[in-house]
Amino acid sequence: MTSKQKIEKNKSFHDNDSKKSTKTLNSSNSTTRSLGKNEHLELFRKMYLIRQFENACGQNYANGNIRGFLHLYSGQEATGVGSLSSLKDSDYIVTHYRDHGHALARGIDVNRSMAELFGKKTGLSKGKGGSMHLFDASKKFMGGHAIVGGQLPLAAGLALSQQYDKKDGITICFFGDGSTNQGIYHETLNLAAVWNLPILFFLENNMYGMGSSIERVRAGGLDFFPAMNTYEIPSMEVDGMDVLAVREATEIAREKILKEKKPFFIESKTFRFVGHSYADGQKYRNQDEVIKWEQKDPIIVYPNKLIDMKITTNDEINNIKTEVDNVINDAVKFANESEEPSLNEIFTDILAE
Ligand SMILES: Cc1ncc(C[n+]2csc(CCOP(=O)(O)OP(=O)(O)O)c2C)c(N)n1
Ligand SMILES: [Mg+2]
Repeated sequence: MTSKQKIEKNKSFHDNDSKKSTKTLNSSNSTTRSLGKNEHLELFRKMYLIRQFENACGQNYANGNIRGFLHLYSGQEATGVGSLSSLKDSDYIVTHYRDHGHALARGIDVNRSMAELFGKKTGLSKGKGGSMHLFDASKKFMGGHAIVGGQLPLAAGLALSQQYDKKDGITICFFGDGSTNQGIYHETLNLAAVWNLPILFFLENNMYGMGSSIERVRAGGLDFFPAMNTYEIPSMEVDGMDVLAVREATEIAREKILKEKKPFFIESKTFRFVGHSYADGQKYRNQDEVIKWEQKDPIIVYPNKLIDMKITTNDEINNIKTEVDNVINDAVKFANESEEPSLNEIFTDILAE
């Protein structure tokens, strides 16, 4: 039985009829077998691409090529890749400032993403957006947003446009646990439910907002998804370190949103292996906790599972790694060698002069 069948059988997503809370959606061996080899390898390739992109960003931040704030997605790759692999070209994506992983998972150009971080003319936004504002409208990737929770109403607006124009797609909105104490989070959930918007609220619960653990700052326990009953939004919890489980949860959610014409909420339990930003010494948490989560590192666990199940071989995995390492080296070279934007760019593409 696939996880999808299991979840339907147990009615284990949390909806308003059942009022039952779900068990975490994990992928089983049968789910793993239901995907083709190429699809598996592509999921791994994308996760590894993100990890290596982030490693390169860290190095280039340390040597001064990248300036401003830098928030790395390392550790959360299974969440970004699993969810976005279930979306279609017609779907909009809106996300928070920890956005490199989502951009690459969506298939946005690696060179232009790196050049954007370097502040170069060849960047996605001519170097004027930087790390927190990756954007590519041609892929319906509507940012990268630095204001915590600020992306939620924007996503609701996009979903409203899809509903109004009778378009087939959905809008996925990623946000962190830190944004759930913002008023706009509750306002958007309420409005989306009242207006039956085709939106997937996707919480990346990485257990921390800057130096604050959710244990310390959240009333109501460690789970966010049960609270969705208040808004009559069906919800589901998923193991955010398990790329196949996240992929399947998103597939279920997307289908339900389009069929039932109402929002859905996924809480993906995940972890950032690094500090909040590059400058964070992580004094607020114990390294044992980090080590515990590193045991679930999708870059290691997922290919090992594929090798154990004889879906791929060590050599094939190593070939992908070599290919991706070259892609990243080329992206850094491209960004380094690209021109700076000219000074008069300061006055273009802005809302007010
Ligand atoms: C409105 C607002 N308040 C405060 C900040 C400062 N700030 C930046 S990131 C952050 C924590 C966000 O945590 P979370 O949403 O869990 O995302 P994560 O960093 O864990 O991915 C805060 C408070 C901000 N950018 N915007
Ligand atoms: Mg967080």
